[in-house]
Amino acid sequence: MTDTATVRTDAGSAGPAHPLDPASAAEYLAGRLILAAAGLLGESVRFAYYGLDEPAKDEVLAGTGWAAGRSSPSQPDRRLRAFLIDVRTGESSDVVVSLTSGQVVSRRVLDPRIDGQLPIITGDFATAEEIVRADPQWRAAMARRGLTDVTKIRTCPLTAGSFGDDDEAGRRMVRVLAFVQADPHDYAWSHPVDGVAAYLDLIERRVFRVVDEFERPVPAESGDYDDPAVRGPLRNDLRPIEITQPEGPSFTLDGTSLRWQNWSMRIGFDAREGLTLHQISLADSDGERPLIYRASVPEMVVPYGDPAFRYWQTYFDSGEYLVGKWVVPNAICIHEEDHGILWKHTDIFNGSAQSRRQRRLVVSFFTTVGNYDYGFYWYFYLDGTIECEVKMTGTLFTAAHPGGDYPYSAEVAPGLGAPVHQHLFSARLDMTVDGLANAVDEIDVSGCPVGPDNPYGNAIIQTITRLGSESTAARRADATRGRTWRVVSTERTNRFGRPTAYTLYPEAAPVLLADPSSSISARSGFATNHLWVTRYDPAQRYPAGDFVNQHPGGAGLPAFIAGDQDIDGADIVLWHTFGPAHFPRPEEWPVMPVTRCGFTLKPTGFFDRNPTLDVPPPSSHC
Ligand SMILES: [Cu+2]
Repeated sequence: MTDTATVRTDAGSAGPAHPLDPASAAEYLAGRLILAAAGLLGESVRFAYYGLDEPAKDEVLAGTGWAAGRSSPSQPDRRLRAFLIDVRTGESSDVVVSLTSGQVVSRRVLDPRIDGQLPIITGDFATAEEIVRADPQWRAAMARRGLTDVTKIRTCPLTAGSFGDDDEAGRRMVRVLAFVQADPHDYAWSHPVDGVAAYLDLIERRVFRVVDEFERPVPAESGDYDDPAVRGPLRNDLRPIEITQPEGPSFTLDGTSLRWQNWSMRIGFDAREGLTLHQISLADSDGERPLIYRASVPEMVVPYGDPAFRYWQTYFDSGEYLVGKWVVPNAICIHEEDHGILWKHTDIFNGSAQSRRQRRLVVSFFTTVGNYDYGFYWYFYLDGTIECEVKMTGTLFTAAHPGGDYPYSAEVAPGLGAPVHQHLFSARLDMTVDGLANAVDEIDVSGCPVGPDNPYGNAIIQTITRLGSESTAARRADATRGRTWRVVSTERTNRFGRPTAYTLYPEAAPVLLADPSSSISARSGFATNHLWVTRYDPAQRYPAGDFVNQHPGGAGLPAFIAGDQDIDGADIVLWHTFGPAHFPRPEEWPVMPVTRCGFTLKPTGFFDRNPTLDVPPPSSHC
């Protein structure tokens, strides 16, 4: 590379409307020119990730403040970050370019034994199928099972994890499982070929090991839910429901600036994280009140719980596969929904009978990562409530079921098993409740023993504990105590003289169930607690670390809190782990009805009273 290369581009000189706007196509091309001029884009180099390298918070706020849309002449340096992989040599690098200066700002070459590997690239899927189908040992393993036509075997390249095996050290690799697809419309997930895995070196482009542990019959029953022979005739008694907005929606979208009712925010999108929300504010009579500087779900891990042959099955859908990469154009959906009753009361004394309808703004996207489909939904309500909901659907990952009561897998069709697993999402919530100076209180609810102050034993109290430092703020939920975490302003109070606040209500599903000594526990340390609170650091973006694929572990949140910084009255980031332990049900085959998980944020003394008294009563057309 030539460190001094400078490329002048239109994209660099024009600049974005706002420093948090996603990079434009012109900007990506401009960044590509800079990389090429620096000699970093040889013929065999591929982009494993390419996105906006967001400027640090202080730079953004110095230039724009909180008011959405206000532009400033002092724009921060506009940068893009690229993960580059040379698919011929395996050399992997993390490069930042400045569109403002037209130069490469930084470049780090990864050490695969320390950093692991860059994410899976799209081409790896075709590469894997081509190479595995041609491998003699794998073909022999298939032939022993009576599968001689390899064109009818589909292969699924899966991230490999990191288990310290000598013949895997430093390799960019995937483990490849096989499924029979007898004809183009056949539903391959119905027909797993269990007991065989090809371990494939993506750089050497060869299978370096075939694991062939056991033989089980390939399940035969079709799961093609689009086939009338499988689903039966369609029901014909569902009458139409029509939802219309005759005067149009109540929100406005100006560039990336979204406004609805008292809410304002900026919308972003990233190949790795998917939807990102920025500078979420609520306006009241005091003006625009900052709430969350940045909200996203930057990581998720799906560890499988079958200890046999497929012990290595664990997918980080964000860090390894980049959830945002697998979506269609116009992927972000913004709409309003009626949400039933907001409040109602018929008063026995004054005879007043009033009701109001709740409504929410929905900002969402859906992505398909392999067998699963995930919808990420953010809901903003009239009363200041925010919800994050992940909708999980798609198809179960399947294996052959050994019969009997096999504890690690559910039989969902004859001979077809769906191994138990967890979905553990990590939401990153860069909180700014009424400003940067925030703190977090843990709040437990309990009863009190009978005593002089509680002679009848009916007392109920909250126990409020300030989480003072990063190490004390690594916490687990406790449903038996109704545990919540309250983010309070340490500078602003409400009319009662108490801090304005927002409270996080967790669902309190189990955290990571893998043994603490396991590889997956080291690699997904973030998933071992429901809550982490860190002091804001612009370099801390990903809860399992920057590089996740084949990473040996220890990166991300456990490393972020090693300095144990003070978080009381500081600029803080909340990281919340949520998601279910999933023992599949027969009703989830061959395609799963949506299952939901998520969390809720509610204003707690942020307002001085119910902020929705001014919502008009329902009229004839709503
Ligand atoms: Cu699941």
